[in-house]
Amino acid sequence: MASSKSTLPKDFIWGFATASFQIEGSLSTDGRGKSIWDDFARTPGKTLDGRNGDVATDSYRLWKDDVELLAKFNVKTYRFSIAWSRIIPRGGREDPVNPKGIEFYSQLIDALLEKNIVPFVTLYHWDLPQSLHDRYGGWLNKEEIVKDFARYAQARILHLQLSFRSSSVYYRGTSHKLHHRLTMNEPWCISILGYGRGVFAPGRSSDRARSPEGDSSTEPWIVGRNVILSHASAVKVYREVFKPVQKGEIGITLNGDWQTPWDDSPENVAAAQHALDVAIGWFADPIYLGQYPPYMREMLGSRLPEFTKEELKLVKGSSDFYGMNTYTTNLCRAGGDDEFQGLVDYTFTRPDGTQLGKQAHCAWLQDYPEGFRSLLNYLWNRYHLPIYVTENGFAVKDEDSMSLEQALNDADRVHYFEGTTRVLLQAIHEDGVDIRAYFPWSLLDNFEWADGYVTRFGVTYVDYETQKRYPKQSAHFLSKVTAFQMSPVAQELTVFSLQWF
Ligand code: PNW
Repeated sequence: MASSKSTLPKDFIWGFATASFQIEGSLSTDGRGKSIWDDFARTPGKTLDGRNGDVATDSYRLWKDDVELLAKFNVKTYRFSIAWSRIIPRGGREDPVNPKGIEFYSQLIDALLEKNIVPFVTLYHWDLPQSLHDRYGGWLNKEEIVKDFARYAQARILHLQLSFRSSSVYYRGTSHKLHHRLTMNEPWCISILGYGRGVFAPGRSSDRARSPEGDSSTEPWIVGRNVILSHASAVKVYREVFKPVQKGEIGITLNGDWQTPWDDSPENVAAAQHALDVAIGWFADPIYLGQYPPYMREMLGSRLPEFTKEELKLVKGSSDFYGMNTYTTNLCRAGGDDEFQGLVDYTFTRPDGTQLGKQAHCAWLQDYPEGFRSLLNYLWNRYHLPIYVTENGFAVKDEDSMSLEQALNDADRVHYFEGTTRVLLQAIHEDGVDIRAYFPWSLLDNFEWADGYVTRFGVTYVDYETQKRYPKQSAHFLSKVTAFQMSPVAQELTVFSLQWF
């Protein structure tokens, strides 16, 4: 007889994650305005093989297929993002709201609720309205962007509230407790990849071969501060206007991998903490603790944009939970000049020459579940808030020579999820970490940003010729494991006895 250690907590929710620009396509349909990713992806040299998001997985048209898949996989929740420029095509607080955009997400939400799948919505997953970038510099302009984001949040939150109200299914089948929203996805990526390295839209960087303008020594840090403030302003609106009625939760999701010393030398032990401070603490410390990590100040001096006293009051405590996107672990060595990693060198090669884990088709990702467990413990001990794992996944390469059958037999990804679901349970039961949700990335293969379509993260294979969806072994694995974990009739089965292969 299995112990309770093998089961997930009663209110635990799980489901898959996606993002608007990576799946929707139909970029000029029904009044959608341009986003910074539209033309960036169409610019030669910015994405692998020059691929773009014009069609992606065609989910703006095929969203019903996606909902069917989710139902088939037995999920409790679905994390998707709303395209700002579908709701307010020009983005700004004086600009009109687009009823067709509202309608699109409204019907998606209603269809999810009909199937008892709770929407877990992200407001911003990198598709800034182009018009805001052109008019005033987008994320670089604190005075404008903070107000515009709060207005967008208000339009969107209001719409969701109406939609929930119209759905009796929602009141019958689910509770307000399961009602969550995220403001931003991964501020580190927005700031560093968009304004530092210049590899994501809007592609600004000091590297003149890459970008005609930009300053990688100042802009990422300014953008980071403005993203934090925009998040906090949206949360204020939600808490003041909507929370009293909806009783829902709101928070932010940060990316961050586990950082561990390459060896036990004091400088490498310090390096791992520096890497955590810049990858995670830069955002999490102001939001949860009310101040930047001291190392950020030490590294950047006056280039670190300060918050005013009033701003800090708005920021501290502005997330109801810890939203965590995590994929891998880095071995850290002191040295190097990469401020975006805290002046730390990352490697996957241990001192004895072995690799940390299986390499994904993504330079930055190896399979190492123990790091996931360490990170869960670190975040719980440092911030003391319930953790929602909002992304976690593994990429494989799409080989031309592969048959469909081979592509569906994604053993490496299954191995990855066996590891992460195992340590997730250990963190809950053995370490006492309060973890409330788990969202594997991603429901579908999709537009993997600068890596185009060759890098596949989906648990569902997408044939881009036909747009047909085919569940992979990993989808079966995850829906079986999590369904059994949560079903009262199957409480006696352990995750380990559910090995599928
Ligand atoms: C996340 N890195 O992005 C995003 O939230 C998703 O949209 C994306 O598809 C997924 O992870 C897989 O890449 C990241 O360079 C992009 O460390 C890059 C990094 C981390 C996360």
